Amino acid sequence: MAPNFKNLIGDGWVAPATGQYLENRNPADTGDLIGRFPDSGPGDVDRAVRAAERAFERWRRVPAPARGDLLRRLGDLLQTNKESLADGMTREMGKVLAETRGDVQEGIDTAYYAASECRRLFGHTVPSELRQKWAMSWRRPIGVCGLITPFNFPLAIPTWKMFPALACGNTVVLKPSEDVPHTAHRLVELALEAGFPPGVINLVHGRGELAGKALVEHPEVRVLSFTGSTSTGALIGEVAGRMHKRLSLEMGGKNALIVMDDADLDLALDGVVWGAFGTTGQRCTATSRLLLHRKIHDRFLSRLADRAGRLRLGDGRKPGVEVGPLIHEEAREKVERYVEIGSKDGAELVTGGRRPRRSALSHGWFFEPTIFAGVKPRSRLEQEEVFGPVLSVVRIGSLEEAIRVNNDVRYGLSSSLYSRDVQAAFRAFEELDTGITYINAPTIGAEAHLPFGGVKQTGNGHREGGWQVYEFYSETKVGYADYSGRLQRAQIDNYGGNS
Ligand code: UN1
Repeated sequence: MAPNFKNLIGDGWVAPATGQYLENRNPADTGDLIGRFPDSGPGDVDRAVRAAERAFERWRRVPAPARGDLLRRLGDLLQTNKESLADGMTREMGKVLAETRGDVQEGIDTAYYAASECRRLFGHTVPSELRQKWAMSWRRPIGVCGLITPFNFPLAIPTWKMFPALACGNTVVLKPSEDVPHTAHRLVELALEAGFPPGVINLVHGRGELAGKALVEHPEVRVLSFTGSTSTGALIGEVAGRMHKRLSLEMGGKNALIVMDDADLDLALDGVVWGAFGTTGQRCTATSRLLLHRKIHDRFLSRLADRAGRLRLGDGRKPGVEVGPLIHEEAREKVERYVEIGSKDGAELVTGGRRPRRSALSHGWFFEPTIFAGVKPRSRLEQEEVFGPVLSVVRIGSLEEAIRVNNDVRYGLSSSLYSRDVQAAFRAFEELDTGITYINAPTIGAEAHLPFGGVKQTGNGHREGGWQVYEFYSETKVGYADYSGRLQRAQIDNYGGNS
């Protein structure tokens, strides 16, 4: 029988006060029940936040390099358990094993980066304008961080938020997506094994509208980090604004990949297939628009349709499978709605567009890799995030036009240009209005040690990953020490009062 899982609050595993649970099922085989996870309410969230608040008083005083030692140990444990974590992740989320291994690897990379950052966490020492006076700045922890994470990177995204928050001396309450609670459970189990003190990491399962909302609205949660839809991000932003909370949002994308007529077409083909249909299109970085130069348009499209039509769908834990299922039935219905919208808007369905017919796939939320050609700029299919295996092809006549089409959406996460022209490449870096631009590589595949995030309605100005996120999770404090033994007035007694 599938077990009932618990929340991690303070020093122990606790059943939800609501007494309610949510089922977690394998999206490739819905008869496979992984477990029941708490459908927590505000009372559960409050307990977790209180535990995190108490733990903060001790944790913030632990020297950062010692905090780093625990993060390194957790990185080692993720490494040791990589295969079983990946296997469990594919079972609960559906993407193929090669991808879930990559997801775990991103968590390992983030752990080691955070561990080493604990020996930097630089402040500044700068010359004072006055004699015999020091001026410097350093980082201080902020408090309890509420972290709300999506289903598509069940391990990597929680680690992107949790590890820098912990490195900076904060404590955390994680509310993972109710679609992937088991990976989060395993992550915090390993954190306990690594030796994190009780209350430093708390885990509360449940739905966004109940547990997530309670976390966002809790007055003692000082910092919020959310990855998910732009509409939910707007709701969280309103609360954070009203309550003066620090907030990082990482939201939607409508990423375009441009193929110019001078591109290496074989390379571009591999890039599009991976960018559009990897993770079944369920990445905020997914390639969802393909801007094809008219000179290579027909040739490229027919080769692409052929490749997409031959992708092997199935259970991501089986060898040879290339594309897993969608996360649940609502996701599949959303994809179907966009197929209808595309057809109504006059786009041409080139391949896919329906549920697969094979009976072996009838127990999961599968959908065929889908390509629409002749998609009009500014049509709904071209503008809105689908979060599924649907690629919209737009014909373009020049780089200028491609840049214009790329930029004419409300999102700005990732973009890509395939070309052999170095001038075009640098113009793309400069002009494509996104947080990340790839040259001769698809729109997915950001690395953990560089800042990750987007412009416009993809984000709110913050970045995850790399060095930049450490600013987000810490408060800058400035100290002045005057050892002159006399009153020195800044701006007035400068240069010894001689000027
Ligand atoms: C996401 O889709 O939310 O760059 C994150 C990538 C991954 C992260 C994606 N490393 O595609």
